[in-house]
Amino acid sequence: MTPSFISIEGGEGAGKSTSIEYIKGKIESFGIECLVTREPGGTPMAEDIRQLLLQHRDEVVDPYTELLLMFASRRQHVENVIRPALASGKWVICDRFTDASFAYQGFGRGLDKDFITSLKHFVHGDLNPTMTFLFDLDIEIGMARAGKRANFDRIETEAMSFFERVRQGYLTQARAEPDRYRIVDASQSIEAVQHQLDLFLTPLLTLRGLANE
Ligand code: Z5A
Repeated sequence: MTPSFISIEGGEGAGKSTSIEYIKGKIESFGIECLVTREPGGTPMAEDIRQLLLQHRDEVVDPYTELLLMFASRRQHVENVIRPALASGKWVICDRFTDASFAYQGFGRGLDKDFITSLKHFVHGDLNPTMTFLFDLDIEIGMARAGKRANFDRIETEAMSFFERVRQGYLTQARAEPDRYRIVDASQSIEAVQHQLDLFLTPLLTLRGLANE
């Protein structure tokens, strides 16, 4: 299947944001228009919800409140940005999508995965990424990379055990859907990571070009 909806997943500091423009450039070099977006966020209202989610608070944030806000922002993003872009023939590259809700809220916080699945069906129905790059990295290396930034947001201040569950949650999802997932060894240099992305993308883009000739 043509991978027109690509999601990028992984833990903190794994290099998703660093590589996303590279992926866009690679796809555009084959003459395909591409939209880069992110979650939570991607529309003005969804970005407001992102702020609500990530800012530090004095009150306890109930994990289901967090989950529902993730999906509220996603619904807004899917309806106003992702579906229209795909319908206009663009490819969409999304920095995190619903797999993040399974990894962080499901595996990380221990919320009911059947409930998350029902939200997924309600919020985006048959729209799912056709290809997902999982940037896999030892969490201590990721934290050290992310730690070079000035501020940690609310979720980034969780315990290491939380992030280890998130990492294992992503790997569990990748093993369950090997056709959709491409696991990137994010411990390598930026150039080596880009080389891995090339190895995944070039054959697909070349085949697509041949199919369109
Ligand atoms: N979240 C959730 O809980 N549930 C959901 O459903 C969704 C999200 C959708 C915000 O996500 C938070 O929302 C996130 C999950 C949660 N929470 N946490 N914690 P985000 O994607 O905006 O935030 P993030 O994951 O924290 O992004 P990040 O830390 O910026 O990671 P990154 O984009 O993968 O990393 P980067 O910015 O590209 O790179 C980090 C640094 O490493 C930077 O200085 C780079 O220059 C450097 N870097 C990158 N690659 C390399 C290599 N290969 N070698 C050496 N250094 C490198």
